[in-house]
Amino acid sequence: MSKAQRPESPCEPREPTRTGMSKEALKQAYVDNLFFIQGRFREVATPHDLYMAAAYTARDRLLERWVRSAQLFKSSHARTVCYLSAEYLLGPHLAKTLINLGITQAAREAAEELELDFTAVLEEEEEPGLGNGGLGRLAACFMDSLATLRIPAIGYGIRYEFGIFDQRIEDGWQVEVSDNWLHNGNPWEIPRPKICFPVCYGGHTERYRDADDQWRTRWVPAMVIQGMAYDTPILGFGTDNVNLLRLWKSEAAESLDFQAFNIGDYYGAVHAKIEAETISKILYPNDEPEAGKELRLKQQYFFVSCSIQDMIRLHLNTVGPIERFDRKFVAQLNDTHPALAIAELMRLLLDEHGMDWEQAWGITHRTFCYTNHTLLPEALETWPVALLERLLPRHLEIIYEINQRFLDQVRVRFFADDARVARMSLIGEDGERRVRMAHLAVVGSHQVNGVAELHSELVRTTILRDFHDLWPERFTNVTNGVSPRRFIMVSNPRLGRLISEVCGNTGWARDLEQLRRLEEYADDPAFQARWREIKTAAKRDLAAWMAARTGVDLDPVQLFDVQAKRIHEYKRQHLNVLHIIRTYQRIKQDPNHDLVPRAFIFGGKAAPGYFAAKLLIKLINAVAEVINHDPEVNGTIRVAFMPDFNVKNGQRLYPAADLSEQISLAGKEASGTGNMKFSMNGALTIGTLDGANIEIRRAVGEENFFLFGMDAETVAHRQAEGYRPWDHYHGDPELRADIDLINSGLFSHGDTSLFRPLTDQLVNHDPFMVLADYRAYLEAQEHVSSVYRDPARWTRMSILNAARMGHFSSDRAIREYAERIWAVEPLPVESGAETTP
Ligand code: Z15
Repeated sequence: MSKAQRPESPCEPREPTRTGMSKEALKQAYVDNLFFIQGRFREVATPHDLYMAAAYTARDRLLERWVRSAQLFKSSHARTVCYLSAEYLLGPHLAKTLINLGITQAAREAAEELELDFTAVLEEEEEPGLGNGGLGRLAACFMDSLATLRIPAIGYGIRYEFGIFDQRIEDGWQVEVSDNWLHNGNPWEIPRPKICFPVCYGGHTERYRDADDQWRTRWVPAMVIQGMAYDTPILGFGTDNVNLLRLWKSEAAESLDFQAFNIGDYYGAVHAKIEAETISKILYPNDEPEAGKELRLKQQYFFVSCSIQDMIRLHLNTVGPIERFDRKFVAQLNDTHPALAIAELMRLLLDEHGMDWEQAWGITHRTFCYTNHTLLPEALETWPVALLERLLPRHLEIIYEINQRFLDQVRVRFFADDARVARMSLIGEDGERRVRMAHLAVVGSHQVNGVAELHSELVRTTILRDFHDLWPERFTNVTNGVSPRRFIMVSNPRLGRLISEVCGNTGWARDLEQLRRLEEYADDPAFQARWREIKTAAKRDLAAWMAARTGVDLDPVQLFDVQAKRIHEYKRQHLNVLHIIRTYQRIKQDPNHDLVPRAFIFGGKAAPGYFAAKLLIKLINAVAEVINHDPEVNGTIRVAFMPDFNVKNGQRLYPAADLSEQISLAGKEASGTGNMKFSMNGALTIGTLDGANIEIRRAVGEENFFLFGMDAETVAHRQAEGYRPWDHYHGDPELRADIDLINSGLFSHGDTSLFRPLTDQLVNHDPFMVLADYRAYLEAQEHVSSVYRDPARWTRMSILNAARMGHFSSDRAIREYAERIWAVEPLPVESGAETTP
């Protein structure tokens, strides 16, 4: 690299080795990065150095496109989507970035010529686990699709220093290990020390007269910290559009005032620093809100306040004026976690920008949209009024005022309906007074959506029914989707190549309806053979990984039956276990019983404080221990638990699955997105009429889906008339024998009490009606086995499943949001002449 040639401005044509896309340019760039950034040469480089050099090589190419995107977005004044989410589960960046740049092949060849193990370099990356499960992963898929569709967008969130814990399995139990993902440095983020905002907590409010003699309110906080931006560029597939993921890290405020305040109190100053840094320290490892956790509320307000302040700054820097804020931005609330943004924007407009209430409310209401992700009562967020009063006194006042004006509207519309007013209030008055965040989100937004048809219908008719009566036009559905780049191209490159062959190029990855072209090969024996080879190869890869990690040997001739998702009672992993135990008992009763060999594979984390879920993990592993070592079973069935299910490990699982378990109690799973990932990779689904399963079944065809169990309506009826699990236990001898076998101590070295909490709950309460669906589930599983015996039939169904999944691309979901909810349009970034591959 000759310095003389280096261009002055980042937008001028530059030396090709820094951003060139050819194999030669990549090789040169890689060697340079290894030396100039890692300070290493090949002979002494660690695997981590080799990865970092590759990451920087990809990153340089990202940044070049990012600068062009940022310049265009700034000059065009384009309407921008701000996605507000407490979680982002991005998965590894490197492989995805290479694919989106279109240089995977060139990079692989460059690596070969440098005598590097390309796969090993990719494997070295530790993923940022800044989320728990579906909601966080959805945010990541949406960021991927926004960039791919060339829609200007910013994702706002928290840069947790510790993400979701790493899961180890010890003696069958889950053990949580802290996730120190930043320890080795994060090459994908760029710190922005100048993009910093103060965030205040506590104190009180005061009334005063402003220069125009108007009464105004001022918040006098007790504590101020600051948030600093860390930016991660998000490139779209086959475009030069790069969007921004802006995550906030909390730190002590560095203003002079603050230092003066601490003069003579060195200990106090350091203590304040620690307090400030604690806010973005750790992700709450729970898919549900943790009751009244003050730090969690601080986190929510922290990222929301930084994000809204940043949006206002960006707006005033470009188009302005503040009165037109809602034309520049639309903000999507990913669940209620960021709902305080509504009160924060109101506060800034009223108190800082001197706006009157009506105008501020109009802007706020036109800015926000809210996505609901759950109906589970325990997952609906509420915050004690007393806590808000102490931490965010001004926001509580604003919420009270929003509520008063809102309830006046309700009283006009529904005269003398006090019960309705109490139900709809933003403040719950039963017991300790609490703010209902979903109500705040609905009142402060102009659109509210659920994440699958059934879910959106249940939102309208159950939890938000009163709101739907008042504002029916506000409610809509956008069924979730997943990124085909991440979940086919990156996860299952063999399948990706076959699809590209059928479609003629990789265009299907941004136009997933093209998968339909697979349909005509569904019965073609040669194509079927290739399809099976791809599945078998993925199964072999998974088996090798599992053998090395768990010691369990899986055989690719077995049917790989997979349930991978957070461990939760409503998802009913125990129903799956009961089927395994039934199969085991059948083998024991008749060792010659002609059975389809199966590998039962589980993956998923349990919230550390969720005892029932942790006991379920122990049960799965205990059952595995017995079955895998029983000589009479002789390997016909195997049970395995994949430790540390995350995006990276999920990528090993989806391609290898023959059967996808989507067996939640109908009405409980809002959508599910794993169901889509499996099906896209040619797994058949055994599932209930829940969440997006219903739409998947309709898309792939009823005959290509193993349906069982009660529908949501039947569930509601049965629960209303009084469900008695006990009757099932006593009425079904096989069910009883399965539960009794758990209680016998067979799976717990003779300890008959270990699993009692689990079996007692099932027999006496069974809130998720496992026993009611048990028989139907076994029958559906019989059907699965009989179809699997006919490879041509199974393969046909598998091909048709993948072929008909086009609708479940997150690109389709984002297109719906863009057209029906956000009113935003694509803004293509011109491809830089020299970077076209
Ligand atoms: C979460 O991952 C989901 C819902 C929640 O309320 C929380 Cl706190 C976390 C999941 C749903 O359970 C799942 O059905 C859905 O597919 C996913 O969000 C994305 O919408």
